[in-house]
Amino acid sequence: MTADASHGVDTPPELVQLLTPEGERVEHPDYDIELTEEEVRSLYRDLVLVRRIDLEAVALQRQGELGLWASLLGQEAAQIGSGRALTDADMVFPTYREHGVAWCRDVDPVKLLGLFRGVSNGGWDPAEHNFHLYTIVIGSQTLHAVGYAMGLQRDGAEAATMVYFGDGATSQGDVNEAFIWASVTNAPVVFFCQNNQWAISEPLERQSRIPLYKRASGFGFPGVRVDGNDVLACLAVTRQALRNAREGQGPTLIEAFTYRMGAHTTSDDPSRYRLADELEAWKLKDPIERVKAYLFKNRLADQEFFEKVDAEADALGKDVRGRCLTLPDPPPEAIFQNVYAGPHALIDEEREQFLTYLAGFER
Ligand SMILES: Cc1ncc(C[n+]2csc(CCOP(=O)(O)OP(=O)(O)O)c2C)c(N)n1
Ligand SMILES: [Mg+2]
Repeated sequence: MTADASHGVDTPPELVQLLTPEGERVEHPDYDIELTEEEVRSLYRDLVLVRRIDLEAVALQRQGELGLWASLLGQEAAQIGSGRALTDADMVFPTYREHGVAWCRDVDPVKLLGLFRGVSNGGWDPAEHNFHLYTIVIGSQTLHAVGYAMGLQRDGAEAATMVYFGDGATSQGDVNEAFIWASVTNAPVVFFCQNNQWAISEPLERQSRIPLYKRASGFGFPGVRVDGNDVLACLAVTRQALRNAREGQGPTLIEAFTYRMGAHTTSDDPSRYRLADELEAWKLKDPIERVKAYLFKNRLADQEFFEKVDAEADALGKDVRGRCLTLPDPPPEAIFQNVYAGPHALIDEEREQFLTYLAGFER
């Protein structure tokens, strides 16, 4: 099979789906999920709130308040579905776009913004949230994740590691090396690939001639393709893969088939390399609209509920914006903090030199 050049506009047949774009609940022979009405409403709320955080961040960048932002628009279901499948003990290694997963790990959104505002050298304490720092070096975090998973395995921990990366990252050597290590050590790791059809301006067909999930079989572990715009399917498939990993059944590659509805980052202009009708076709598969349609049609939520969530999103947007604008600049010497876990003579010396240098200026 060759990759199609329509960038996923036509739904591929092998996709695990539990909720159609029209909001119809469908069955799948291998995956199902029992959720209470309250749980589905809660997933909807997550989706709306993270989209709102993202929207606010894009606006803040446009107003010169952030240096850059990588939008998750369109990928909310992939991130919330997989993120809500995690337990507290699981460890996550994100890229730079996982704002929805950060939300599920209770990372304050303002900490994400601080990173892109250039006022923090990392953002949050990975150990506090079991959520590693954002990684910009494409694919490198897959190796960190497999190493961490091998550690969990040796500790006999009842936990797994999940690592996020993009379709473009699958072409990196690091990712392929991580697949090999995970496979031969049977490491408890879930590889969560958000195939958003684009790696900046490079389309999927320039990365692979076969569907990405099929690559896993060549490395010796299962691969599954899930509708990345279906929060229920993402939750079901990821839960299963994490459970398998924790129970000693080794790694899984999940390809969440989705679409980057915005630009690669705020520095990018996608109208230079892709057609608007592609985006229009994907808008019909919006991850939030289908949950809304499902809740509404099945009378699991009323107008009042949707209005309440919208009001909550407005308040959150306002709060995030306000706190972002008042983030303090770090002292210049902060760059020397956290280089090593403990004190280090050379770092101390460099800090002293730097402070002496700064003292030579009038402040
Ligand atoms: C090792 C490395 N090579 C190149 C880059 C530049 N770069 C930044 S993002 C990106 C594309 C990544 O695409 P994908 O993996 O599909 O993730 P997406 O941005 O679509 O989420 C590239 C090539 C980088 N950051 N690191
Ligand atoms: Mg991509």
